[in-house]
Amino acid sequence: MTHTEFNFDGLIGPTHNYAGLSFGNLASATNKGAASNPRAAALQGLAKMRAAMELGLGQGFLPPQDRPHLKTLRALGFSGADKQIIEKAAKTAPQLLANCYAASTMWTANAGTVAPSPDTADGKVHFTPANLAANFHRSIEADTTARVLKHIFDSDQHFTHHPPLPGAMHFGDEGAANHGRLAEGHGKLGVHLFVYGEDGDKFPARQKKCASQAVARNHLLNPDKTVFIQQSKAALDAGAFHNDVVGVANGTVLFLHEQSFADPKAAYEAIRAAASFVEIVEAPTSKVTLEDAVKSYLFNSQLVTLPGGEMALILPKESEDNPRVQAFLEDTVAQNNPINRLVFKNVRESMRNGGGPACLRLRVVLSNEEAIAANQNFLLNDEKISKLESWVNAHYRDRVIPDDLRDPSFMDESFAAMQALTDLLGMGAFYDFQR
Ligand code: SUG
Repeated sequence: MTHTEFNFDGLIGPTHNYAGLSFGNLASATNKGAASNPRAAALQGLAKMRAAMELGLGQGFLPPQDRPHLKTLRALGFSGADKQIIEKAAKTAPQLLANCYAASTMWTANAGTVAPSPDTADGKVHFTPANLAANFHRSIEADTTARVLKHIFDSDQHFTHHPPLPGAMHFGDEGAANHGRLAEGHGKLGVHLFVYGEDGDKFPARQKKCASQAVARNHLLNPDKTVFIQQSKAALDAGAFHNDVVGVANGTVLFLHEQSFADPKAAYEAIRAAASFVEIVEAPTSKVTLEDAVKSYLFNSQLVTLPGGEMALILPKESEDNPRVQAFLEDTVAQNNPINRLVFKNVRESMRNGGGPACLRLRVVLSNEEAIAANQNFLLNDEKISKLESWVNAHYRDRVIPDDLRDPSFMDESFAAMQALTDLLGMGAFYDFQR
């Protein structure tokens, strides 16, 4: 059976802004209050999707969610007509309003964790939406994310959907951003790496070990093919709020920073025991510091297997601009390992909130039959990308500052865009504001 890896990128929503909401995410904190450009953000994201398709990769997307999320504001005691809700929240709880306006569903590496069918005991693809309990603006994504995943992967025969984990922070789960899969081919039995954290001296860990274990159980993974690894506190405190800021796995390769794990020696042993075929490509601190890694996001690249079998890294432009990182990357490509191509993409609007190319995508490995069973409106080709670009150009602003969130007409614009999108994609009355 042939299996293909699809990257489901988050289509960046019309309210993308810089509100500094994520403690421990240095880019988010640094750019708090800056002007954002939602139109450029969404077009940069679509250009990255187009580039992946041009490399011959399977590409899909997850739609943005409805923001401002009035349902949350209502649940928190703001009442009246939609416009009044915005006005009252802007006056008495502007920070809460900003949380309900975040376009953070763009980072679909945090949408959930996925186990492809070759790895699960029942031979189905399993999905668990992330509860994202660590940050309020992200925790409100989970319900709609569950709805989105069910809408796109809507076949009991092929797909199993689990609810987000209960228990909030006790089972804090940030999805695929702390998960990687190693396999000798997309359709071969894979080994699942789950990376969890313990609070650092500066920043809290978002992913709990018990959460990763629960996801592995729900997904019916073979315990011999799962490895649970603790992230290093040094990485967390340097700004690696998700493990995908310091490492990425694909196929036979684990590409990471030497300070990623709390106990690298034990971690590599455990990984080799489960995946004897693994090739570990490590960046030493002497060549790339954690600070370089966090600033340039070189490990937040998409490590992908091209149709010919070679591997490429789809990297953020920022890693081309740092000479030490650039030198290490050139070295990596020159060495004897499967990585032999570098593709740099500009996703600066997302980067400024701490989201690189890998944050913007959720990997879903599907057999041919499973790909046919998925909702085709969310699998991209050239024509569909062009339609989404036209939709962005018709509905998005090119400048948003924090004060804009106070203006109810910004809400109207955002909902008009979302209405047009649901019409375009045949989704019906899908979002809370339409129900
Ligand atoms: O959860 N930023 C996101 C970035 C997520 C990146 N994803 C991965 N590493 N996979 C976060 O911290 C910032 C929003 C703001 O400040 O306006 C934000 O949510």
